[in-house]
Amino acid sequence: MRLGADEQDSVVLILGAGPAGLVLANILRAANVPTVVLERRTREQVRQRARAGFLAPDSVAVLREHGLAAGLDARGRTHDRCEFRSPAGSVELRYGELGAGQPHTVYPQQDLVTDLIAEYLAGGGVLHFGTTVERIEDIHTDRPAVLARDAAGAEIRFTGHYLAGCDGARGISRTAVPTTIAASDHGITWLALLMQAPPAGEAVIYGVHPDGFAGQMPRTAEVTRYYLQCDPGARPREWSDWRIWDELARRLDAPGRPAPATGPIIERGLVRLRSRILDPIQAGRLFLVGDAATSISPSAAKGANLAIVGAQLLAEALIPAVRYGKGDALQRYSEQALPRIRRAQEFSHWMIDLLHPPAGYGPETAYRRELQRARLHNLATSRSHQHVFADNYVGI
Ligand code: RFL
Repeated sequence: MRLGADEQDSVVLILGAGPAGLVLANILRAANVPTVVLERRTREQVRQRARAGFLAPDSVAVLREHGLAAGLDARGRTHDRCEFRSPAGSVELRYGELGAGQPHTVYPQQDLVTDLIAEYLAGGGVLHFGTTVERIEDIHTDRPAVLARDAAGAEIRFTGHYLAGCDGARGISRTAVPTTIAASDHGITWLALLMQAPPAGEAVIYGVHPDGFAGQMPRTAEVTRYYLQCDPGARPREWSDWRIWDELARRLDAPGRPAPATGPIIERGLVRLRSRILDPIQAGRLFLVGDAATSISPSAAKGANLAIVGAQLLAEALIPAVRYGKGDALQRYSEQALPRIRRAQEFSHWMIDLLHPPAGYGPETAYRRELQRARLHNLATSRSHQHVFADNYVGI
């Protein structure tokens, strides 16, 4: 087929240069499958987007297996303990010694994304920044296509043999898949903060406070992520540094435990806790990965991990299809991916119930508060609960 100047062809067209798209692109490129990645943001914007930090052992294994872990191995930090604080006291779990006995690796998502872009481009990968996909076409033919617009406003048509929708929770690709949607808006909003300060101690801290959840997530030696549950209509600018420090100190207070750090707040944003499971996550020659396939609340830090592991699963199904025309694994992609997605969702939902005070008043709310106390008590006292927690926390 001859292509016009405003038309480009590849084998796998990847929509989105987040963790899902970039892991997929790197694995396919190393297997000599031609790929093109389309990303609506600039390279600088993608590199600066701070989000996740906690990588599970499965994700680290995927990155190592494909030679994508040099930065993570050099600068990532092992993390193996978390602490639950409430006005009743605190409990620290060394989850690296519980369950399957595995730790997290803390490595900021923007550093991982920066490494993955560099690796892909160094190997000759094609990545168009500033290129927004506006329409997806012909997914039930052998040449699906997307219409995209570049930064200068020019329309370009890209064709491929397969499309990978890795364009995140607000992307366009999921709207092209006829699918059933299971969704929940948990009615909870967090102020997501980055503070220029080291964490108070090494542990993740979950503050279970009657006035709302507060959390500390270590990121680097200089920067720590904090969360504060806030009113759904809150405006981040209304939260001064002083107000944030006071509220963190109050909600994360526990006898004998270190107080959270105080340092300049260098980023403040809102995260609405929402969850969505799509089934199936494929249609014709379009396959969804990562947040495009499932939106998951950050309560259990699963999103980036699902993106990385999902990208490997799709790559392993695409390679035999492209090389030998064997599409069996591709046909089963949804079926293979969804059990892990459901488990991660179930655990994230359990964490939401554990961490947030039940909304409302009266006996019904009080009853749910009692259940919350029982869950915390189980975590503090029951070895079997601790093992199950650890397996779900790092293992899915
Ligand atoms: P991404 O990272 O959103 O990337 C999608 C990319 O697609 C681009 N895009 C388009 N490009 C072209 N045309 C279009 N029409 C496009 N529409 C979108 C976007 O610009 C973007 O670059 O999705 P991906 O790759 O699926 O990765 C998902 C993860 O980013 C996400 O799940 C995690 O960040 C969630 N998450 C966490 N996950 C963890 O595993 N561990 C954590 O510790 C953790 N902490 C977090 C988090 C998410 C957070 N927020 C902001 C929701 C902390 C926070 C605060």
